[in-house]
Amino acid sequence: MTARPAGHALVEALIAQGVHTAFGVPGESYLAVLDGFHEHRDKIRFIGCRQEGGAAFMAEAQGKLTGRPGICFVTRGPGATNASIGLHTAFQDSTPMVLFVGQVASDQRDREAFQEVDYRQMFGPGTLGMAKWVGEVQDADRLPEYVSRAFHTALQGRPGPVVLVLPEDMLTQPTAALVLPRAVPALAWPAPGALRDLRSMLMAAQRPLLIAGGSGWDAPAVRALQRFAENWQLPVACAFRYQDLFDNRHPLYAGDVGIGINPKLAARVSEADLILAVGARLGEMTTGGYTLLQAPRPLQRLIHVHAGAEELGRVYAADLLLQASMACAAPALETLAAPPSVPWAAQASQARADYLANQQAMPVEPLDMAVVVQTLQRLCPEDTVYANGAGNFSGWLHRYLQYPGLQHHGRTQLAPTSGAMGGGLPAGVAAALLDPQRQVISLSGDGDFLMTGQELATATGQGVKKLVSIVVDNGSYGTIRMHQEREFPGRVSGSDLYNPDFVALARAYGWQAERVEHTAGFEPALTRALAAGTPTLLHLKLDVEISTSRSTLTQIRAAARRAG
Ligand SMILES: Cc1ncc(C[n+]2csc(CCOP(=O)(O)OP(=O)(O)O)c2C)c(N)n1
Repeated sequence: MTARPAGHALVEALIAQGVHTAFGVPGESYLAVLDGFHEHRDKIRFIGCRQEGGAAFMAEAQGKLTGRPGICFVTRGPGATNASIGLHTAFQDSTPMVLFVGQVASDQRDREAFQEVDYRQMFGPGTLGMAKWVGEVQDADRLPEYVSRAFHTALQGRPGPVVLVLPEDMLTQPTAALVLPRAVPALAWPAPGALRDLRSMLMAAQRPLLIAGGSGWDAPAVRALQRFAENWQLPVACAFRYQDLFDNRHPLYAGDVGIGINPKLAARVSEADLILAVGARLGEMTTGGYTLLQAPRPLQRLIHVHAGAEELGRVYAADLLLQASMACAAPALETLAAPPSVPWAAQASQARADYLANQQAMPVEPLDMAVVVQTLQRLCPEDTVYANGAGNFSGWLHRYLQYPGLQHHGRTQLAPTSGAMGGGLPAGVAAALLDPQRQVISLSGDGDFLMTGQELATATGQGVKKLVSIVVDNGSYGTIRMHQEREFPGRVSGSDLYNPDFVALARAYGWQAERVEHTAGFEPALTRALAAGTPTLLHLKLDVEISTSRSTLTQIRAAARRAG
C-alpha cells in the first residue's frame, strides 16, 4: 500500500465498508478527510447539510434504512454539540451509526484549545445513553483498526451509534495502512435449551401476545417471525415506532404498543398471561410507562428475546431470557412445533377486529387528519417511506397508516423512538437521497418542522425529487399544550407559536408549496405533489383544538377540571 494522508485512508476505509453516502457539515478540523472525499468522489459522496442536527438525523435515517451504520461527519465542539440529537436518537432507536468528529491537534490537547471538547466524557460511558463507544485515533497507522471496530461495535449486539474522534494532525499524517474488509457482524443464536423452555411456556399459555420491535431485523427474519406467528396463531403487536416490522394488513397484526395505544390493545397487553417480546427493549413508551408491564416484575409471564446482553434483565425480572440476534431468533422460533390447535385462536381474531375497529375515525371539520392519512395510504405507492418527527400530529400516522411489513420493502417508517423533534424532514431528505426512485413522505408539526427546516435547502441543492413534506400547523407546541391542559388546565405558558408563511418559506427554498385548509383540498394537492417531480411542501392548517386522534383540548381541559 502506498502512503497517503490518513484523511484519504479514512475515506477508503468507508468505501471498503460499502458506504457510498456520508452526511455532515464541513469543518476546518477535518479538511484532510474532505480532501479524501474529493479524491474518491466517483465512489462516495459527502452531502453537506445546513446544520449538524440535520446531518446527524440524516445519518440516523441511513442507518435505519440500510441496516448498516449511517455516517456523519462534524467539526469540533460546536459541530459535535449540534449533532448530539441524532446520536441520542440513534442510541434510543438502536440504530447503527458512526459519528466522526474533528478534534484539535494532538499538541494542543487539554488546553481547552479552540472548540476543544473531551468527547469521551461528553458521549462516553460517563453519560450512558449517547454512544456505545467513543474512540480517539491517535496514530494514523491504526486508523483502519479503529474504523473496523467502530463498524463492528455499531452493528453487533444491540446496534447503536459510536463516535470516532479525529485529531487534525493525525488526519494529515501519511500512512501506508491497509484497508480492512467490510465488517460482517457476528450473530448470536438462541440456546437450544432456552428454546425448549420457550415452547413449554407457550404450550402452557392461555392468552399470549407477541410484541416485536427493535432493530437488527432483515426480510428473511421477518418472514420467519410471521410464519412462527402463523404456526402458533399468535396475535402480534409492534413496539413503539417499530410499526413497520410486521405487515399491518396481516390477520394476526393487533396494532402498536406506544403513545396513543388503542385502549383495547392496552387491555390485551395487561391481561395477557404470557408476553413474548422479540427484539423490543420494553422501554417506557412500549410499556405505557412501565404499567402495562409492571416493573420490575410483570404480572404476565415474560419471555424477552434481545440481541444485547445488557438489555436482558435490565428492567424486568423475566421468566425466560434469550440473547439472540433477530436474524437467528426468528428462524429458530419458526422451528418450534406448534400443536394442531391453540386455545387463543379466537382471541387472535378478536385482537385483529379491535385493531380494525380502531381504524374507524370520527369525522372532523374542516380538516380531518384521519382522512389525510387514509389518502396518503391510497395514493402513495406501497413502498413509500414515511418519516416523522415528534409531536401529537404523528399520532394520526401511527393510528391510521398500515405499514406493509419489513419483508416487502425494508423499513418504511422513520420515526424517532427517542421522541426527538426535528427528525422528520432530515430523515425524509436522507431517504429521498438514498433511493431517488422511491416516494418519501415526511410529516412534521409546525414546532417540529422549524427545528430542522433549513434542510429544505439540502434537498433542493441535491436535486431531490420524490419528497413531499407535510407540515401540520396548529400554531402550537400542541403536545405540550395537551399536557398543560391535563396538569394545569387553562394555564397556557410557552406553548403558543408564531409561524412564518410556510408556503412562501418553502418556495424561497426552491420547493413547490400549497396550503390545505379543508379535507377536500388534500387529495388534489397530494396528487399534484406526487406528480410534481420536484419536492413539495403541503402546509396543513389545523385548529389547535384538535389535540389528538381521540380528544379535543376542551375535552382534555374539562376532564382535568373534573378530576380536580
Ligand atoms: C428536540 C425536542 N425538544 C422538545 C421536545 C418536547 N416536545 C415534545 S412534543 C413537543 C411539541 C411538538 O409540537 P409540534 O411539532 O407543533 O406538534 P404538535 O404536538 O403540535 O402536533 C415538544 C416541545 C422534544 N420532544 N424534542
